[in-house]
Amino acid sequence: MSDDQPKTDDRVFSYDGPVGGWGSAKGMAQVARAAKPGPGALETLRGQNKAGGMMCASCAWGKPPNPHVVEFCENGAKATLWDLTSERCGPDFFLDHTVAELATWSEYDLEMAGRLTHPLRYDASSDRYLETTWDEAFAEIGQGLRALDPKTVTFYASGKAGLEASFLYGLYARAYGHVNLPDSSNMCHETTSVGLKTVVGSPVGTCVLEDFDHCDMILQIGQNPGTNSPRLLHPLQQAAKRGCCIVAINPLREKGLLEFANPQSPWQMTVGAPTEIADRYLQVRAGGDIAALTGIAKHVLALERSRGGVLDHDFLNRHAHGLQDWMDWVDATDWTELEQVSGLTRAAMEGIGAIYARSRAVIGVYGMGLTQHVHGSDAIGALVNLLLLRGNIGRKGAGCSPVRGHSNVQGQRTVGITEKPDLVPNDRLRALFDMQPPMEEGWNTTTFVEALLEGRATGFVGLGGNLARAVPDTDRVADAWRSMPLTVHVATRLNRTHLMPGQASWILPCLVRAEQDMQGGVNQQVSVEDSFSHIHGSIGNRTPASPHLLSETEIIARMADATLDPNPKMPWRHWAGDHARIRALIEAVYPDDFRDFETRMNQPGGFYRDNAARNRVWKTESGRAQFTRPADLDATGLGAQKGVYRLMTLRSNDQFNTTVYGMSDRLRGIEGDRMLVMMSPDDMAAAGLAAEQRITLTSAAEDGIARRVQGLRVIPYDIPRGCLAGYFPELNPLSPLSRGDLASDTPASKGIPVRLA
Ligand SMILES: Nc1nc2c(c(=O)[nH]1)N[C@H]1C(S)=C(S)[C@@H](COP(=O)(O)OP(=O)(O)OC[C@H]3O[C@@H](n4cnc5c(=O)[nH]c(N)nc54)[C@H](O)[C@@H]3O)O[C@H]1N2
Ligand SMILES: Nc1nc2c(c(=O)[nH]1)N[C@H]1C(S)=C(S)[C@@H](COP(=O)(O)OP(=O)(O)OC[C@H]3O[C@@H](n4cnc5c(=O)[nH]c(N)nc54)[C@H](O)[C@@H]3O)O[C@H]1N2
Ligand SMILES: [Mo]
Repeated sequence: MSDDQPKTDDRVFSYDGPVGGWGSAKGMAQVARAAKPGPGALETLRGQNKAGGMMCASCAWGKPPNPHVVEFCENGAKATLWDLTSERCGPDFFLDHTVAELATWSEYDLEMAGRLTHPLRYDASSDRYLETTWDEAFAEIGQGLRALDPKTVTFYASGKAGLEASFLYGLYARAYGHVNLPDSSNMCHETTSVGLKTVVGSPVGTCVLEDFDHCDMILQIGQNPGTNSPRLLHPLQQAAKRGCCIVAINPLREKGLLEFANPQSPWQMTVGAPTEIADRYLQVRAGGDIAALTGIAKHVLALERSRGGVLDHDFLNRHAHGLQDWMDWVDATDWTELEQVSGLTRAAMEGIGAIYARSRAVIGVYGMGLTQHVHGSDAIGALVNLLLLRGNIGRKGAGCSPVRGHSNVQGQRTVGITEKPDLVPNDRLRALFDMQPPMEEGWNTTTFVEALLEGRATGFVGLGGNLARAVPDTDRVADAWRSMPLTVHVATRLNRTHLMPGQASWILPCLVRAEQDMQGGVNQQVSVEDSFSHIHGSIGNRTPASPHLLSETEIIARMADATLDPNPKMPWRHWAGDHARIRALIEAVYPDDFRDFETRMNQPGGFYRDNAARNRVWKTESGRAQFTRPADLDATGLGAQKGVYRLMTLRSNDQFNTTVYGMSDRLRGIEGDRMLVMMSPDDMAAAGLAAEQRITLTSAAEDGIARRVQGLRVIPYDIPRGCLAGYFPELNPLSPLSRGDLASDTPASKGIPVRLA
């Protein structure tokens, strides 16, 4: 890592260079020091996201058929280096520390203990995790699960595991007798799975990577590429160079959107002139997007009326439904209200409307800023309303592009990780596997947590994730978690959820994607689906962190084998012995999506599983693309309440979800600690607060539950008045489980009502 990079300085307090450039090399080098990667990690990075290499285990951004020499970003490199650490967290570590003691450690310190090496069983008498054998673990877990009512057991998946493991996991749940299959997607893009599907009939984005070469306008809404999907900065930069207009809609002026120096370009690295990216930046209020997008659309309608030739009438006549009803509503919505709710001026919205009206091909890119609201589905609807006006869905260079979080989160849904029984081909499952899949709806993340809090959840199996920390209301959840009779975690590193053992509890350590998985003398590939519905094979070449690790696939197969009655149609161990066998099953269950799976997955750029909406086939209720009236203009549903702030909980540049790599949020110029709130200087003055003062936030939710987080440092920040921002997961105790997107239950992590105590 270190040879070809500049010397680093530990004391980087404020970062004011562009995103990328040496700053990111520095960020990587800092993580490389902390992660202590083993030898060969660099070699893995070189093949990252290229055909025949390892697909990044960080985000789900597309992998181009003609990759750059370096097709990984700062944060993808961090994720890989972190996985390939030379630190080990073995049985001795657990003999030295009780669970009660470890529970007081920070997230960061737990992670720093390194990779888990042995299967562990919780021993209540000594309050320690003790080494066990795989045979013992599987036998006891199987027995434990057989003693429980399957309908009260949850199998959670965090979007990282490949298609092979995910498919087996969903099948295992159904064969066992439940579809309580929450996925990290339930806290993330479930709003897309439900909201986008309602309006265009597709639960996933309609763009492919090439579309970014052909658009002349990009609306970049509530998504922070500099930190969360840095490889998206390449197409943004290329687009900007072509003269494409990039409009950012975000309460924070995120560095990655303002400018970007491409680390691939030596000229920019040395001369340091970043390409200007967002030539329009709408600093919307949290939850102001429905109003902002409606304001932009209102101006487009006005231009059509005044000069004509703006709307795509042919498209609207043939493909859209509900236009008139929606226009009536837009006409009845006045500018004052749109300005108030969005926090933008009419002129700003009209300016973007005018650009939109003359743009040939427009892409709407969005992330958690749009999805994590009470009316998140309506916000997606508002974006689609705007796109439909000029036929910007289903043609080259145009469409709707949700940026998915985990590297295979979209793929997990594709192969059956879903609590909704009708999203899988049950007939085929019955015929192929001689089974009866449950037909009643299972638990998603929110309904699982509700069940947990009400004492109805008895067993939890987690395929990755740190769920007890990632959900809302974490303080309430922590108490309930330990009351479950059985908890099992398939994991790579220790995290806080593991330190809330159920009455019987196991940690099962698994391989990471960068590691070899030898079965029958063959290194097994896995596969993943990216944000553009392209499927890629991925292979790991590193020596496993410990000889005791098993692949996720094998762990699931052996648990299933130990839990279920024998069924000749379900030879779990045989399947796990060769991933090609599992891919053949996936192809048999989903023949349209996975035709020639085995041969096509290694082609450069992956293979495309197609998208009906992209072909202008609308699988909606009306059979057409749907205009929608939102239930509320304010996506938070909070309205104006005296003393109530809307809190956005975000990721720093130095974390992957609850995995905290360090204390630096370099791109925002914030260093040193994570217990903070960003606040507008005007709001600080009005509340009589000084910079750096420590404050307490309390809940202003109307469910009557007291919530508080203390010791938060106030940082004066360029953020709209009435809005606050801080970090996930530290602020999750303030997030009420009762507030989620009305259509999909996705927790409203960007519109948490709080007061200053
Ligand atoms: N390095 C790294 N990469 C990651 C992750 C990580 O933690 N670290 N996590 C992965 C996962 S699982 C996910 S889901 C993605 C998440 O990636 P993002 O979707 O980028 O998620 P966030 O960082 O939560 O915040 C998104 C942005 O929304 C803005 N925002 C907040 N509220 C609003 C609002 O009301 N309106 C608008 N317009 N904007 C708003 C915030 O200012 C922020 O810039 O990243 C993935 N990639
Ligand atoms: N307030 C607030 N809350 C949020 C969000 C927010 O923006 N604000 N975002 C939400 C979103 S979008 C998401 S996706 C969730 C994510 O929340 P998390 O549950 O934190 O997601 P992960 O990154 O999957 O979990 C990390 C853990 O997974 C395990 N792990 C890592 N790699 C592997 C692997 O290869 N295999 C296995 N089996 N385990 C592995 C490690 O033990 C690690 O500790 O949080 C949600 N919660
Ligand atoms: Mo996510």
